[in-house]
Amino acid sequence: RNRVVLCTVMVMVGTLIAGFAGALTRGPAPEVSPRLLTDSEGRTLFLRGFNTASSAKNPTGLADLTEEDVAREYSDMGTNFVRLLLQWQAVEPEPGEIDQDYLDEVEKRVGWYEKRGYHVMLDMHQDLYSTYTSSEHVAGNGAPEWATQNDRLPVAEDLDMWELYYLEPGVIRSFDNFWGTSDNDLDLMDHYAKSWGAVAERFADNEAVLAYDLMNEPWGGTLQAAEFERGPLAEFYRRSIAEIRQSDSDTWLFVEPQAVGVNWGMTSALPAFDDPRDGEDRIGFAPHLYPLPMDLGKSYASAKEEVDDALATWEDSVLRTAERLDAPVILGEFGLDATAPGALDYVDAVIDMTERTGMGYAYWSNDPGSWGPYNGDGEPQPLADTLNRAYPRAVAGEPLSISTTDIHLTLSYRTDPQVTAPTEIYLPESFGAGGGSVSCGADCETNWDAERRVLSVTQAPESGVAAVEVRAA
Ligand code: IDC
Repeated sequence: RNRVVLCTVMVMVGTLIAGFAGALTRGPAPEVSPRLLTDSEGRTLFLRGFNTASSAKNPTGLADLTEEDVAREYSDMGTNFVRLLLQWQAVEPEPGEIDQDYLDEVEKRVGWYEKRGYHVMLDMHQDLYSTYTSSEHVAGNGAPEWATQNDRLPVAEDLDMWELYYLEPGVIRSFDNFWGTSDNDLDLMDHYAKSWGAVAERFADNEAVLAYDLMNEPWGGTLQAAEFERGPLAEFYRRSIAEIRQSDSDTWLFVEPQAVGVNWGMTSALPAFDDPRDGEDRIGFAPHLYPLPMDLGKSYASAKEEVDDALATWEDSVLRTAERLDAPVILGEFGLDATAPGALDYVDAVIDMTERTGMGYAYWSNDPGSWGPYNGDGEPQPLADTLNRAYPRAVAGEPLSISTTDIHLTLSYRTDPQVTAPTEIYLPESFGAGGGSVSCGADCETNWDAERRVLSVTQAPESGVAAVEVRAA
């Protein structure tokens, strides 16, 4: 098995190098995301938040989360976004039967976020297809038992890393049966798409739900890379988009690339998708970022140069794909053991990149433990401070530049006469109880909400380019 793993890794690295060589011959990538998300007031959104949470990977499909947890997350880190994990097995526990009680529970949790001004992306999560690829239920989550057909192929029980289960025959066959690339004709994909249709029916008019993330980390089984992304994966997205748009014309639909390789910086081959809604398309791109040196166990402190190279390559690849898809970008997952050497510098580097390029992000994850902002006893870790950064939550126009430190923020944007709602800036405690001293030109009005730690800035609509500067008091 070690040899199989080694060969697979070599093939992947080979593809990666080929990808890099391709990138060199393609001319410059865009420097910022070609499109940015806006809220119902027309303001440009900067989304900062967490994946909530790995604890949802159980048959109930619900994370270990209370309303107090949400309140605490806001007061500790000022987030405005959540990638909320759902599971297909909880939505459609029996073929064709949608569990509306489950959607009630999801709606209740969405309400906790809505009350605090968050935007929500519902993520249909899966790892390794399903819990039921083996009778021992050793790993995986996502698909219902009835939709898991491993054709009696084996799955090991003792692998060191969860990702290695992706190479097990029973897991691969379960995926092939889903994508319709095996000899079986099960039409599972149609069930999944219709489950999305049911979720969309429920959340179409929910103001807090901004986006649907159609499938976490797709894996092609025996079909990989472009053949997979342009073939069954694209077909699956088209069917899901069609089902969702029957009842929901406004929620953004985020597609993910193949995870393996693209998480490291390879360029995705996903095609662009038509959106059958009236008006501008609302299709987004939600890749993940896990640099290869770190997947292989290196820390940021020990491999900074390599990881920085991987970050630059990833940024380049993702912006190219976003341009091709004409899509805004949400970095749906990045994360690491935040207690490892250099980890917090890595987090800062990734957030700087999202700020510079206009990407939203969801850190993986807020489960208590070494990767999260709270440890196993629920006490805040240094990561909580690192993530508690100043940022413009919503900008009343087109952002031109942003720069933030613990004690200083500058933001410039072109005002938009159509947008009357204020620009909103979150400022952490390091700016002082009063939110710091603000300068924003002659025609502007400001308001400080001390409880939410949000500064609102209203510019005269005809002021053209607005410049806002905040210094810690
Ligand atoms: C991880 C969890 C881990 C669990 C594993 C398998 O942290 O406890 O055993 O999933 O379910 C991803 C996945 C995300 C992973 C995360 C971290 O989308 O589900 O969570 N990760 O490994 N892709 C790359 C990393």
